[in-house]
Amino acid sequence: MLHWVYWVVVVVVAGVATFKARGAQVTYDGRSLIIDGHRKILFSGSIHYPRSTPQMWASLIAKAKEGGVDVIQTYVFWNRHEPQPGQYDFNGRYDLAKFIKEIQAQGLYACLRIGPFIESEWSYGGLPFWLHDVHGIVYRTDNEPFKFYMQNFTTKIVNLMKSEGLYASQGGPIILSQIENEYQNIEAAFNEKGPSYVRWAAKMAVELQTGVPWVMCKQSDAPDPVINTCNGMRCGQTFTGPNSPNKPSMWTENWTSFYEVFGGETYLRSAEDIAFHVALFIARNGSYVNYYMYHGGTNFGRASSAYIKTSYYDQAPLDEYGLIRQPKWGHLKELHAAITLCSTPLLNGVQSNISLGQLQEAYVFQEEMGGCVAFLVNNDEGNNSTVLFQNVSIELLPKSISILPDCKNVIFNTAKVCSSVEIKFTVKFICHTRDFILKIIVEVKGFTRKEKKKMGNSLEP
Ligand SMILES: *[C@@H]1O[C@H](CO)[C@@H](O)[C@H](O)[C@H]1NC(C)=O
Ligand SMILES: *[C@@H]1O[C@H](CO)[C@@H](O)[C@H](O)[C@H]1NC(C)=O
Ligand SMILES: *[C@@H]1O[C@H](CO)[C@@H](O)[C@H](O)[C@H]1NC(C)=O
Ligand SMILES: *[C@@H]1O[C@H](CO)[C@@H](O)[C@H](O)[C@H]1NC(C)=O
Ligand SMILES: *[C@@H]1O[C@H](CO)[C@@H](O)[C@H](O)[C@H]1NC(C)=O
Ligand SMILES: *[C@@H]1O[C@H](CO)[C@@H](O)[C@H](O)[C@H]1NC(C)=O
Ligand SMILES: CC(=O)N[C@H]1CO[C@H](CO)[C@@H](O)[C@@H]1O
Repeated sequence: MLHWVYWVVVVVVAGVATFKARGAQVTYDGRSLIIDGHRKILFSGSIHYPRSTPQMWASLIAKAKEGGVDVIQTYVFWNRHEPQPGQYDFNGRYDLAKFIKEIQAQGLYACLRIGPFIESEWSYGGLPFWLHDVHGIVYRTDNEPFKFYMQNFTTKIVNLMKSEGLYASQGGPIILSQIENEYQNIEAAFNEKGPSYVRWAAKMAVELQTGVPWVMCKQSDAPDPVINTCNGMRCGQTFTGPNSPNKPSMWTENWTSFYEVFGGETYLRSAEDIAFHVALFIARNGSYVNYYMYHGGTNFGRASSAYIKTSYYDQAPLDEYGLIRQPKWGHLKELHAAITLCSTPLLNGVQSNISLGQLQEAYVFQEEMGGCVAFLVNNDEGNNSTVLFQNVSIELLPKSISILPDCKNVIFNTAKVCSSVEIKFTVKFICHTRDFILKIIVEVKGFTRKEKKKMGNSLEP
């Protein structure tokens, strides 16, 4: 009984929660980021400010927020901001501070991936062309000229953000920053200078005193206190985890699709497949998932790297023009709502996994106070599977994860896209939650003290 009332309260609270970060302290533990003393499960979406126009920013961010996104993640584009050494450009599509302020105005958080090498299918990976004329420079290694310019630009950006009061520690929306980018892919090529560069980059970043944590993606040896995070399509299966029990499990790039090259096939990744892997990551202790991209946008002019199409990640939840792409946008919105509903037991419960069959398993988060959440996974790609979970028989669709916010009732299944393109989202959401909400009403009603007494009386001989 208490249990059901509790869920009703969670629904209401989740509905009115806002993401204001007034002078918030951002830390972390082995479970999640901690903002103002509260652990958080966060959904994040990548939107790159130079890949749309300032006129589009407000509406893109609003649609991301409506889709259940809590954080907007962006790279910083060095070669646009410093076209000549010491000459800076932060105007128009390059107005980073304005973009971050728009995120703040809509009550969302921001993750700033400074790099400053960013890859991002961007010309020269974001490095300015003039850099290669610097005498004795070797990129992205323990090389004094490179480190000088890297530190110079990183400091410029951090100081700019600080001067505008944009870090969460100052009351701004930025809760995370990234230094370098997928460096481990090339680290070995630099022999012993690779690891020493990683240590230098982490130390340099941390000494900038942003007041919020730093991450390094795909960098399993990220030095403390920098958090190593996962990039990929299936981080629930591939991520070996943070490199310290005191760091949370975070996914900085979950590819919603893939970039395309001229002459290449259009890459399609289904809403069901994305939802499956996000749910699995959360079930396996993940607490931060970023969609790369949530809105890809346009590679204007000669911004993109060789062969990359003008249209960037058009198959994302918001298409190139910022229009909602269904069923991806709606299906992920429902997934976010289902997981948000479970966030208290997820963040405070003890996780265990139980085998339910050869290809079926359950991940259960159990709170001392009775809260319980289950993720039932069917890894069988071809067949439905009927499993017995806590004495209840439940049918699982092929290659799917069912979410049970009370360990009894399924409110979401990753393979069940409960929508058609024409139906509006509100209707679709009801279609997933209808049974659950009805149950709440029935259960709460069935257990009121008066009725209980009545029931008790009628049962008496
Ligand atoms: C960055 O380098 C420029 C010269 O290119 C210099 O004027 C500026 O002071 C340097 N800034 C930092 C923070 O080192
Ligand atoms: C998740 O965290 C729990 C501790 O609450 C730990 O026992 C378990 O092994 C972790 N599971 C995975 C898949 O990392
Ligand atoms: C639980 O998860 C661990 C780690 O993935 C795995 O080694 C173990 O076999 C799982 N146990 C069951 C009962 O599925
Ligand atoms: C699963 O389905 C395949 C056909 O898709 C069938 O060949 C196989 O026998 C089924 N397996 C089980 C365990 O029912
Ligand atoms: C799985 O079950 C659903 C509904 O119960 C049904 O529509 C579907 O055809 C089944 N799929 C397979 C592969 O048996
Ligand atoms: C599960 O069902 C069995 C037999 O139907 C019963 O003996 C057992 O107590 C039940 N367990 C729970 C946890 O309800
Ligand atoms: C298209 C692509 O590069 N996919 C990669 C996504 O990430 C997984 C694991 O990190 C790789 O195995 C895939 O090749």
